[in-house]
Amino acid sequence: MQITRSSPIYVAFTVALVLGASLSAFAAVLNPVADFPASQGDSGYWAQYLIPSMGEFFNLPMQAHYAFVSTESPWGIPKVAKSGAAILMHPGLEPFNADQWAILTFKASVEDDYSFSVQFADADPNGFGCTTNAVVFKNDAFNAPLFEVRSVSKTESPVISGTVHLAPGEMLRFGIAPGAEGYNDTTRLSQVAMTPEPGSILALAMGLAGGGLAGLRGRRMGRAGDV
Ligand SMILES: [Ca+2]
Repeated sequence: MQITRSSPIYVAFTVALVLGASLSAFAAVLNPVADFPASQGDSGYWAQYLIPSMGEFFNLPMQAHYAFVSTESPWGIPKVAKSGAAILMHPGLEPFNADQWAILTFKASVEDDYSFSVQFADADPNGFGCTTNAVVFKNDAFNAPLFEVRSVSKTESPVISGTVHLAPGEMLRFGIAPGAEGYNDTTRLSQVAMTPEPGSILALAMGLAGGGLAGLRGRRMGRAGDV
């Protein structure tokens, strides 16, 4: 079968190309909750903690800190763990009796713009309410967060959204700092839905497909005139 510009296959192929191009124009969307690693490094995610006084990041050992019991609110040990449709994070003080931040790290393997939208909320099972700061930063720059430090508490559940360009090996990090003190600081990170607006994609696709059909009509009229 000869494939011409008027053939349904050609039109379908064009629409698919347009849809693909318009989708790829959007940034990659990070969903740390859905992609939470079953083991360190899965899907580019690591559960870590940071000792700010040392400026060093450490992987959480899964057997002790990375498995998180939803009914506990450990003040001494930083934790990062999946719990239902959210990630629970808790800053800590051990083992050096210094502030530690709970960190969820995404490490890019391909260069792209990465978008994210996450909400932080109190998840203290004891009911006192967390008092934490949520920070999103690139690589090791915890002192210069890309997104403002926000207080998380019983009454404040901030959403932090943004787009960050990452080269291969660069990291986007979600951190929970203890704030004034490190007790009852279990903090929930949940995904806020992020999808490209279907209306804009459809409009773009229909616009280009419409242009193709108009061109087709023009060619047909031209042929008719040749007779
Ligand atoms: Ca606190």
